[in-house]
Amino acid sequence: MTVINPLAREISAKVVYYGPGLSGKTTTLKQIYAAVKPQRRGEMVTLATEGDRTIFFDFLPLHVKEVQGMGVRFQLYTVPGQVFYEATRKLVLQGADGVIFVADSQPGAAQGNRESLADLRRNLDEQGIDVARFPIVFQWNKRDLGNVREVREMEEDLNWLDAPSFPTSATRGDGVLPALKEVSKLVIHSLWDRFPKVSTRRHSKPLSEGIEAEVAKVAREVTASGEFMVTGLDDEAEVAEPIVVNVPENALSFASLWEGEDAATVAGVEGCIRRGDHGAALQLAVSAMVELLETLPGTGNHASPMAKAALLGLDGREFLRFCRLAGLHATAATERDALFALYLLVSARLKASLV
Ligand SMILES: Nc1nc2c(ncn2[C@@H]2O[C@H](COP(=O)(O)OP(=O)(O)O)[C@@H](O)[C@H]2O)c(=O)[nH]1
Ligand SMILES: [Mg+2]
Repeated sequence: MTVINPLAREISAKVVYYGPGLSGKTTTLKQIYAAVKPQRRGEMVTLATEGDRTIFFDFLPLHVKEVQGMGVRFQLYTVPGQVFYEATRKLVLQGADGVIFVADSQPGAAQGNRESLADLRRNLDEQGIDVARFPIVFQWNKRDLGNVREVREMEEDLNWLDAPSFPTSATRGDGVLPALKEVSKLVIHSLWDRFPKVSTRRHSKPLSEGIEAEVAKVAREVTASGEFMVTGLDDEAEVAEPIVVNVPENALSFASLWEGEDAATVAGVEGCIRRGDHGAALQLAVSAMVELLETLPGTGNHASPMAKAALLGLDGREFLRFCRLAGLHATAATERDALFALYLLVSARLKASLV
């Protein structure tokens, strides 16, 4: 659902890596981070405890392609797999355009895979998503280990849809890019399905449809060309360590305005600012704002983000500034830009909670 991001004139799709704890989701994202050219990716942000486990999510923005002057961007997220982070998983899954389910191939993990998949199906169902038509891809991970289950057995066990699947080793990086390519393709296809008609209509159309027609054109072109992620990949990438944002327990934080895990994004933006990663803070804030406007109740699907921002009561000039910042390259963002984005995000969330 997070398809068009007119704040930055781009198509923005959200892909979520789902699966049980320790199946290899964070490792997968780190490999993708390492394999993509720096100019094609934003900062990878991990919201973790001191102990290194993901407590909220990992976030990696990728700039995939530019078609007809319109950017195509993917926001990759992981969820925390541990059973008790149910609320965070729901939150991260909200607005997802596609899912990669990372299953652990070890025999002892069979039950954990099943439970996590059931949890995914339940959460998608709750969001009113028809799983049978939803872009989903499986990674059979940890294939490098000696004692693993047969792929065929895992297919029978988990892949009830006969969805595309890939044997992977996240630690070695094997198979993770093909899996991402496949889900990108499915996401773009589903995008095209959603805007099939606007592109062929020639008559003058309401302003809000202009951008949808463009999206349809882009989707058609990307789909036709088949190759998708290829432009962003780097064969000789240096392995850079992602940013780990630790969430201090007693620090002053706007995140405290919300209940526990609902505060994740705001805590993430603050954490990036605290570390001096202003570009990452800005990207996270923009992605959270887009999602907030997309999911604003009572406005229907066709109100533009601008209209929604106005309805919400955001100041017009401030929102325009936010939109301008959304188009900034990550390295150009200053601390003031990041703080301003945080301010407007907090303000928007407070206003949205009144709706
Ligand atoms: N041998 C092997 N170990 C892996 C693989 N993927 C992840 N791991 C290890 O499994 C543990 C959990 O991985 P992590 O990515 O943090 O799992 P997450 O909880 O799903 O994010 C780490 O020790 C990883 O090094 C893999 O493909 N092969
Ligand atoms: Mg993790």
